[in-house]
Amino acid sequence: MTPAAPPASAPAAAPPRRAARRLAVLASALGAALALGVGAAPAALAHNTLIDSSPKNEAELDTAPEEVVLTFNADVGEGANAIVVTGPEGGDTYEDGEVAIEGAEASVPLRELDAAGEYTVAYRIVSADGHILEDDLTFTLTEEAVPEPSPSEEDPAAAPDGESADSPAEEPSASPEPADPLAAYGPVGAVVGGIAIVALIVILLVRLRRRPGPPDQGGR
Ligand SMILES: [Cu+2]
Repeated sequence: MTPAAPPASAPAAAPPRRAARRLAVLASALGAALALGVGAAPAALAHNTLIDSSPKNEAELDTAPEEVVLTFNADVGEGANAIVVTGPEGGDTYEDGEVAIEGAEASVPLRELDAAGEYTVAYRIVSADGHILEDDLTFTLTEEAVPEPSPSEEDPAAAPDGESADSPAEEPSASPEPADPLAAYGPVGAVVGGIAIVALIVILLVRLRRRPGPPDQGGR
């Protein structure tokens, strides 16, 4: 009987060592794979991405939307979620109620959009990775999409009918010309006549004085 170690022990031990090496190789491969996986994981857990919306970004609408719906690639977390809609004229915002979260959708109802032009939908949502995602999109309302302006804003109607007082009244006609043209010469005629009469009298007097002249001057 030889005290040699059982030859079977060596071969028996070999497989476990090989197995261990294989395991090590496998482990390192797994490790590499895990490392790659870890490298890829942040992409899957990054900020949510907006994948759809209603209205769509840069849409031109003939009908005003009654709500805004944002659809993300991953569930939206609970927390500080907000959607703010501002109009073309600034001022008041148009959201009318709380932001509702349902899975990967965030929505908010809108009050009546009353102006044509570009609206901005600014949103802030809690991403699946726990971070906050902030961004915005726009849409445009055409004139067709907004209510008609109220009558008070329309052009004023034709001038009110209160101008009759200013309409030219019957113009007082000029005094009629004197019907008798001779009347205009009346005074002149009288003067002329008077002068003629005076002249006639003077002539008569002169002649009368000359005739009896000689007897009054008989002294020479
Ligand atoms: Cu993040």
